[in-house]
Amino acid sequence: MDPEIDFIQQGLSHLATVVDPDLPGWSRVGYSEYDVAGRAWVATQMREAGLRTHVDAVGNVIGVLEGADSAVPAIVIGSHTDTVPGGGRFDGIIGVLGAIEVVRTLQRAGIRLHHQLRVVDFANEEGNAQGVKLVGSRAIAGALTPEHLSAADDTGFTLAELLSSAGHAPERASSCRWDTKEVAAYLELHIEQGPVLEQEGVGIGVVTRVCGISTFVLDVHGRRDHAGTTPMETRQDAMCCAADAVLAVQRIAAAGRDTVGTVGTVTTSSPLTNVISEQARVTGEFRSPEGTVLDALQDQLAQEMHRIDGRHRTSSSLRWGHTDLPAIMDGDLSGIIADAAAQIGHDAVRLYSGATHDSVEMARLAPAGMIFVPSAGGRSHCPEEWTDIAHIEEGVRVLTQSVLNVDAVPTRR
Ligand code: HGY
Ligand code: MN
Ligand code: MN
Repeated sequence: MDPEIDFIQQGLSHLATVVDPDLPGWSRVGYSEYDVAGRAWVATQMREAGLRTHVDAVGNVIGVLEGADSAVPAIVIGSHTDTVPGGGRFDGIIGVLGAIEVVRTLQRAGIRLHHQLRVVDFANEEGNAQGVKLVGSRAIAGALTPEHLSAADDTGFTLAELLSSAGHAPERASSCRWDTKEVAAYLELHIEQGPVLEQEGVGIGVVTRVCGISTFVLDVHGRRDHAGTTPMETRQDAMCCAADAVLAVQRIAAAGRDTVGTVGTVTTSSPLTNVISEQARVTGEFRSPEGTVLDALQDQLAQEMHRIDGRHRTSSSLRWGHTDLPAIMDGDLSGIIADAAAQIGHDAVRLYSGATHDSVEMARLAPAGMIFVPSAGGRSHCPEEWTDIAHIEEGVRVLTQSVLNVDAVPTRR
């Protein structure tokens, strides 16, 4: 049962045209007009593949193919088609197109699964200016809270308003929730976005766990003074404190094992060269595959900020956003994926994911498993993101075989 790789190739080419021309790379930011248009096209592909398709209250595009046994829960496959600004053409997208191609392959072969098969293009996996990632899968997992919906960007525009602006109904977000009894297993095909598979020369990765993320906002308070007359040794320069904080994030993360730390923005309320900044804000995140390590990273940055404030005679407040704990992929399901790869002649290696995915939220509902395919140069979230179509084809084959193998297992739910 060969997937029709032309369908994937044409889908990648089409979605690469549904992007914001004013942004670099291939940008289809969640809830933008380009995202809305891209999802409308995905819904059409789902319908043409024979899926009964609807869009839920937060924008998840959900296609359903009934199984032979209505008493057993669904196998769910999917990913996301929104991108980061300046992103690439493969992140999430190959998982949605691959999932639709699984359905098309089963239809061509005249195979009817026991389980219902659901295909999802999750809404706004990449997050937004309000700081909330995995919006659609959080809603399906029943974890999109009123606090998430009332989160606001620097202009006060809330996530609820962003959803409404795209024609969705945030007030009905709770209606998106699925019951755990509805789902037998969740499988996601995704690009690795890192260097491991390419370095190992292996085409298939089986994900063991997905990193946890802790995001922070650091507000620094200094003293506004004249830039020309204030001696260096008496300044309370919020921007210099913020600069040391950025390097502290890098230093702390670099010192850990499998830990990463990244700063997104450094802003000041007085962007002038003749005024010493009295206020600065730093936003960033830490990631680790271990939840306890995330806690330790938070403590280390708090201690560092105490020292840095002393050096600059500033005072800082460090606010931690929502911490997404690491998600462990299901061992049995990962075994089924690895066996499926072997069954069709592909080697597979086990690895953790430094990127987060909708599987983190779906793992709240059911056993979740992920299939990785190589990223050229280990690069992603950039226009240079690239995965060979041959690798994508391998990934779709393994996804298809994994679905068949899960379907053959009497449901454990
Ligand atoms: O942030 C991430 O890791 C994902 O690509 N949204
Ligand atoms: Mn992704
Ligand atoms: Mn991404």
